[in-house]
Amino acid sequence: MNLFTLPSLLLGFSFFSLFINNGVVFVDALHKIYPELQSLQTDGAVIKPLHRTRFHFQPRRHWINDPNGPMLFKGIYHLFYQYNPKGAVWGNIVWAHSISRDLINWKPLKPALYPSKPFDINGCWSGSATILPGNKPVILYTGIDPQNRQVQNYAVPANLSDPYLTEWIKPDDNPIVDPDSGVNASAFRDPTTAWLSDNGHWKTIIGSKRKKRGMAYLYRSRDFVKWTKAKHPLHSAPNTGMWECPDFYPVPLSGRRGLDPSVTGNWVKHVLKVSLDLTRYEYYTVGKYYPEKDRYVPDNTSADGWSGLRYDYGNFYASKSFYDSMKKRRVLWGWANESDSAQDDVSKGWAGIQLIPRRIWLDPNRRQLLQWPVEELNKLRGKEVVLRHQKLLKGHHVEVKGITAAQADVEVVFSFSSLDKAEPFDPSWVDAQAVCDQLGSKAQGGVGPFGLLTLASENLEEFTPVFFRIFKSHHKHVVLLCSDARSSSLKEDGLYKPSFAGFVDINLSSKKLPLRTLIDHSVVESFGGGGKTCITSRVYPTKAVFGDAHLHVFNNGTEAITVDYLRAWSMRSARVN
Ligand code: DQQ
Repeated sequence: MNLFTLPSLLLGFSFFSLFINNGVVFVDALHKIYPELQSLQTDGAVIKPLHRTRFHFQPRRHWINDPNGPMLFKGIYHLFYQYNPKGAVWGNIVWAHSISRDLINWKPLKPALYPSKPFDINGCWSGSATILPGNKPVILYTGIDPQNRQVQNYAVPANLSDPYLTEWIKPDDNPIVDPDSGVNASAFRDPTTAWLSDNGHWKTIIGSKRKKRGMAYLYRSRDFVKWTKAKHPLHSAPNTGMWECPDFYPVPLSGRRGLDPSVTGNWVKHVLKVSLDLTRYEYYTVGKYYPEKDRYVPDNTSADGWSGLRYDYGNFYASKSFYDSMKKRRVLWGWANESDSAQDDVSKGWAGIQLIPRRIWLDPNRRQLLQWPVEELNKLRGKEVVLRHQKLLKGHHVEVKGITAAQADVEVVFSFSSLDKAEPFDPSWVDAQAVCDQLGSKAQGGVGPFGLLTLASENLEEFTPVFFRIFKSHHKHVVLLCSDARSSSLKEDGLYKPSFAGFVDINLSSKKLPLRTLIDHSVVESFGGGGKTCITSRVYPTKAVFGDAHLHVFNNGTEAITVDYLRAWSMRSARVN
């Protein structure tokens, strides 16, 4: 049986759940739907440049969400993404398609997949790409069928000699997986990149839920067309709700190298990431995959639930990674939604960005991943300013002058001579965001708060601080990293301004803490502790815009802090779509 000969599977039947709250419609707790705003063609309208990003990925206009099927094919990177071609709110979803040679500059192509067949007539939702032997890419994606059931489909390139993969074919034997009687047809989506096991079976997982239990259903296939559900899910976890956009891949125990998804062995661990629809946050675990049993077991150092590890403790969702065989690395894409209102988005004419792709690998401590912007981003670095050995006493802040502070890349290493002044850590502080909310950047601490004031207006009416604060616990120190949007804008209406935060699992024996922050008009994307803890905030300053934005380093702790060195670059704009 080849990819084109399997007859259509029988269709089952179930309903898509829609409910209405304050005039806003939700699809089974998925994206908010604004029916009246969904199809406002604004092609001729002016797209508001204020707050548009200049080196993050955005289409020219309209709504985007999840990155889909990232891959490398014949030296060209492909990124597909969920896109509404008719407006700046979610709806009418197609797979938009862009290509790049460096992951930073992108050229748009026409949409690769759009609703056209019974098996996806109500939407082409998220999915992944798998490169089959012979360098043949295949897309697995979720289609919404006429009964609004979520079914799984495949698509293949029309012409493998076209490196741009412009045309895609959706064979008529789709869907290749439809929800069986035990599966909730409105919660069954987002197939992963498939991996190949030694016995010649392809495997993929599909996100779902059973009652409140998050599920990663496992399917096997010999030919990539006829898929059979395994008796057991690859993994599941109680009380986590719908698992969207699962991702599952191996990482070597040491080194920064990425691996093909089919690699197994004692020298690798596996990572399972899920996007939790209930919280709109993701978590991941590091663990062991048993290919014979097709079970994944998280390590006991990885919490398997709400309190688990996150790629990013801020605005980062529906992420997807891929193996870049050219540079032997694993690259992660995440989507950042807007934090303004749907009405703001309609008047801007655009909504949503993809964050800078990140290289990911296992931390030498083997408990978590490390993440770092792909090296290609450095090509956009322009004018540089450097600070060295700058002492910051309590209450001091120093402006970093001479760069475009609204569009910048900043790398800084802070050091301190002693941790004696670290404040006691309250063991009830399990929620980093609540701690950041309570303590903030302005009130005095012991060791910290110290860090960067990004997107600051001249008189500091607006600023987004990204900062550390160090506490003393029983046997160790606890490091908190915050990216606090509460003072980011004088505008109040319709803005979500959370004090995002995460703890940083770092050894402080060197008495140094590194931080890298990418600032791009309405996004502040930070990598604390060398990529151990990452936080993204979306912010909408009214004064700290373009040439009126400023950057400072600050310390509000009683312990003096030294900026060992700081390098900040004006960033050039990327050619994005
Ligand atoms: N977005 C897609 C779904 C996915 C969700 C629909 C995650 O496939 O579960 O646009 O943001």
